Amino acid sequence: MKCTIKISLVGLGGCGKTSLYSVAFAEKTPEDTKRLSPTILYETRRHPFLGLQVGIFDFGGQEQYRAEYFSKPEIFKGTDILICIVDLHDPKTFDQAKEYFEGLLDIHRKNNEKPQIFLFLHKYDTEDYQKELLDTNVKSAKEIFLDIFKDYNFDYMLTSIYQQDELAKVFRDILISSYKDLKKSVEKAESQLEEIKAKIIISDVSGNVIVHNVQGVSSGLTLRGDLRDFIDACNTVRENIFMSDSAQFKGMNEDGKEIELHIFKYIISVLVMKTGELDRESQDKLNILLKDMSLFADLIISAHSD
Ligand SMILES: Nc1nc2c(ncn2[C@@H]2O[C@H](COP(=O)(O)OP(=O)(O)OP(=O)(O)O)[C@@H](O)[C@H]2O)c(=O)[nH]1
Ligand SMILES: [Mg+2]
Repeated sequence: MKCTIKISLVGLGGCGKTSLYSVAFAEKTPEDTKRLSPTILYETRRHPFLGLQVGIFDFGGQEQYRAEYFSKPEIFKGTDILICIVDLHDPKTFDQAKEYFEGLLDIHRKNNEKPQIFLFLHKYDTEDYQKELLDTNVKSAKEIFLDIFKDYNFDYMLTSIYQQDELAKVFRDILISSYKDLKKSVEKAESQLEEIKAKIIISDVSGNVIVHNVQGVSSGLTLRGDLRDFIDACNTVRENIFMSDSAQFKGMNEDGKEIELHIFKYIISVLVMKTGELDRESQDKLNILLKDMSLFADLIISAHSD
């Protein structure tokens, strides 16, 4: 498989593209996005995720920029995932958005490319908006948009930057779908975590949270800074001092607080935080989880070498 992924975010001006990026990938709060200015032309950012180099292209949606894209269709070349964004708070723009998306599909057809497509019915929240109108708009958006992508590998979702954890999962699942079979492992880990009486965070070594059972440890996909620094430091020790693919680290204080870090195949990290010994059942389940994550890391590595 290829290890770089190009994600293009498209939609009319003000629909929320830069906000989506900022909240999901760049540790911004929903409030922060109220100060964003319109994007000039397009901006690209890199984000490593599970060993993939993800390039996120945020295509400013104001009219003059849209016109420019149609005169330079090659800027969309190489798009693996096209995310079309609709502003549910602005139903009068639906027709124009549809026209834009159809134009973009034309461009991709001419480029001989068939990206995977996700439609975000976005701003699915009642921040400065009435609930009744929102439901009406969802209904009419579905009628207008769902059939234009029928020739594509396509899915749609209701999204909002005010549901930051949900949004992080949406992007996580989109990125994980680049790997065959990984989704099942993630779902399994998710249910295992519920049954273990310890705080557990599974992330990649760059600090993208994949699954966790602790509130407030991430902002969008990104793990809290102090824990990220810890993983980073341990990862450096693994690489430079242990010189091995996998390693374990442990720390504790006199009150019985413990933190344990497992790094698997220089890619996955499992952080376990607990006070005192785990009960037997939890410990057994944790051991199974660790085995599974070791396999998970193997799957990723073998996908990369294909
Ligand atoms: N209620 C609500 N507002 C949002 C959401 N996402 C973005 N916004 C607001 O929408 C406004 C425009 O957001 P931007 O992210 O700048 O829009 P954009 O699509 O990047 O616009 P261009 O760069 O001009 O194409 C900001 O005031 C955001 O706070 C959302 O999920 N819900
Ligand atoms: Mg923008």
